[in-house]
Amino acid sequence: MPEGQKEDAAEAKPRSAKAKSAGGAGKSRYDFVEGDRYAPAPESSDHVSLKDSYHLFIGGEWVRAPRRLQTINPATGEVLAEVGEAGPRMVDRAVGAARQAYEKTWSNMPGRERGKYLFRLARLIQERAREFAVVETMDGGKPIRESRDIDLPLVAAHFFYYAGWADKLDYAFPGRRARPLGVVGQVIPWNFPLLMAAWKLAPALACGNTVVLKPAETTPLTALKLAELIEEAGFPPGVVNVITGAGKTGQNLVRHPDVDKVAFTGSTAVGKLIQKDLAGTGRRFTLELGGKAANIIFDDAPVNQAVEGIVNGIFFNQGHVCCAGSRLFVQEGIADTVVRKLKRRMETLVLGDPLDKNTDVGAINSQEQLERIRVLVDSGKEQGAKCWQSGQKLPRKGFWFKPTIFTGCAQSHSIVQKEIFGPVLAIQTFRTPEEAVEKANNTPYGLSGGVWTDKGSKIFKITSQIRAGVLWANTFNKFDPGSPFGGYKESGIGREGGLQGLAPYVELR
Ligand code: TAP
Repeated sequence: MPEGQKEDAAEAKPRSAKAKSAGGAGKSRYDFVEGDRYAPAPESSDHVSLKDSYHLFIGGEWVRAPRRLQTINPATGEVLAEVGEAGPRMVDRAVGAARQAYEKTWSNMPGRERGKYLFRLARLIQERAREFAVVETMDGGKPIRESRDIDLPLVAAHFFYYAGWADKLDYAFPGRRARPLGVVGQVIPWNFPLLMAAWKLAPALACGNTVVLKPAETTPLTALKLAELIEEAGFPPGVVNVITGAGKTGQNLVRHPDVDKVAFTGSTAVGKLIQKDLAGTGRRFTLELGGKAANIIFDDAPVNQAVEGIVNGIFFNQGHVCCAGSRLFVQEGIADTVVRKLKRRMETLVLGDPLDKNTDVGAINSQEQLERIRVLVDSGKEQGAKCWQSGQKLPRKGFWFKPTIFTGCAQSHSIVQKEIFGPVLAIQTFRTPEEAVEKANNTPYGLSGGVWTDKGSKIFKITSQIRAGVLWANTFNKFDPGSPFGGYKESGIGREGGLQGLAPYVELR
């Protein structure tokens, strides 16, 4: 009998029961509302060296921008540091430094030598991984468990992976000669700040390009600390330039006439603006944009595993994930069981201090993002879907949103069509595989998706029919530097990761 139809006597009890007997009271240093679950286990931030003020990293020097921005800890609201805001003059200076480095050193350097720098950087990242994970969590709000166990290992892995390609480009493109493109302008979002920097920098540098990188306004710190490591690794000045600022800085970088290629990760709305900016210029671009992934659970799926997959799919990084499994499709016969088990599992999630090693759900990245989530959740209620939220108490300070699910959703609802980018799941049911595929593909996006079933043949059939760049079977949100990532339709153009991730950074002759 399929697991979903059994009453699961072994179902995990909420952690609170166990934790109560462990006597987990006490106040954490940020005065978070204490759950009645585990004793606090905060990661120390004593070993983190953060300056009060950061400058722009241009041409191997730290250049002060006259205008300044503050970056805050979204879990507490406290200011972490000031950073520079690069205006058009600074953008121009950074592009100029990258051009000079491209012509004088980096593009002429043998791939073997470029690889050495990248290997050195990868090793330095590993050495400082703990510190970087803490800074990523403080600046972005994501649980330390994720930044420590997922983001940082993947960041190092990306640099190691592409370091290995630097002297093997002839094998990557047999019979062709791969030439770098020149100066690359890279603009990244706030949800995986360091990982997105690694996805962008590693292949570009391995192929012999130089870079100007613009991190997101709310999460600039790990990119700036990465610039410190780039300095420490002895990269020639100007090979990597990091300029901080808001959207206008990104726009100035993208529009700069001496940028040969633009690599952008962010929202579909901004991606469209960039495409318009670049239309007719002949300059190359790749766009990694939004998503609204379908996570499809068939009635022969291992239900307990699928529930874990649903939780990972939508509550990982508070749902601030482009490939989040934000639309759940459950086969009708097991829908009640899945929703019941999901609710019970959601009650056990630990929400609070992102630096606590027990935390599953951290802070929402910014006030602006919190407002966006609230507006879309309100629209779901107004349009007739049924909202359920788990019972965690929210901390008094900072930006927070409870894990939320909607049942009774229709394809036309905004919560089904729009990317919420928060811990909010829209659940629908289906009867036949054909209906599941039709509903899954009824979206402007095409970034990722998941299928849960006991049958291998069904996995092949369904995944081949879903129009998405990345598909997982009986798992979700798994990443590897050797595997390409990217979308169809409004989810973007081009691929990052793997051998395919080299192609956008070279001209083949
Ligand atoms: P955006 O608002 O689009 O911002 C992305 C980056 O672009 C930020 O650095 C932003 O600067 C900058 N920017 C804003 N306006 C610009 C303009 N006109 N020209 C050039 N740059 C501009 O996205 P976000 O809110 O940071 O990130 C969330 C989005 O990213 C979601 O839609 C998510 O799905 C997508 N995402 C996609 C992927 C992949 S791989 N497909 C991965 C992660 C995230 P400021 O931050 O200073 O405004």
